[in-house]
Amino acid sequence: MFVDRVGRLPEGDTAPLYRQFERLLRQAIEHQVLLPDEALPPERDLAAAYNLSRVTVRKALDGLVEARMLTRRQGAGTFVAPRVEKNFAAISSFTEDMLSRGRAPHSRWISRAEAVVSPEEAMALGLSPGSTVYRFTRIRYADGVSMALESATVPASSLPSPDAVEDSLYDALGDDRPVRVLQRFRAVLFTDEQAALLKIPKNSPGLAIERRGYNAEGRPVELTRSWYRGDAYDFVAELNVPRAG
Ligand code: 16G
Repeated sequence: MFVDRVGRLPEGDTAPLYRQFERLLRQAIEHQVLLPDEALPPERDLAAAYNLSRVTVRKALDGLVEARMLTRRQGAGTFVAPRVEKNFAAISSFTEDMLSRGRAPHSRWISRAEAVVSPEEAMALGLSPGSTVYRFTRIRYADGVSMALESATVPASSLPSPDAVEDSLYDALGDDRPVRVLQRFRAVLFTDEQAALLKIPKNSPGLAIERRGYNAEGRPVELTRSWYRGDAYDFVAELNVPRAG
């Protein structure tokens, strides 16, 4: 039963009923009680189950459709927003991926700082020990829903200062953005700390991706670790048979 899974409206809450219902559904989506592409019961059934008017139900759903957490399909009903398909055959930024799907990207900074290169970063970025790098750690959102955690390191020579990165690292890199990347993928379970930052259940599955990006001159400009939510993404790539010779 829907109510058993999603829960009831809190007692004694003085917020308008549509807001309470909207919040309840939002939490159920964020905590994966309701899954991507899942159909919601018809409005009249929701109204009956929660003892709300249909106007109230509709208003709550409207808010979540506006926030792109739900989508309405003509004649079929209301669905939890589908997973994002990320094309792995092209180099794109998180911001570009989201904008191209009509979703609003947004990030929360965890840190943005100048640092001395670590031995591992020095190897990956081809820098001498003691060089300065900029490190960026962000939680990345689409339409207010957490999608990924990302930690990037770039050589200090690629940017005027760490503050040059506002919404998009690749925008800030400009002509220095990667045109060739090497990537490594690994299936992971999010740690408790990561799950708390993304506000998802502990031990949720994810995909850890390490990207090493090279600019047009072949110079390394990015070492980034991304942890994408496994329930939010499908990774797609077109592969071809290598041409002989
Ligand atoms: C993507 C890249 C990441 C890059 C970021 C830049 C993958 C697996 N990772 O998340 O390496 O740093 O985009 O995004 O695609 P931004 O320009 O929106 O900051």
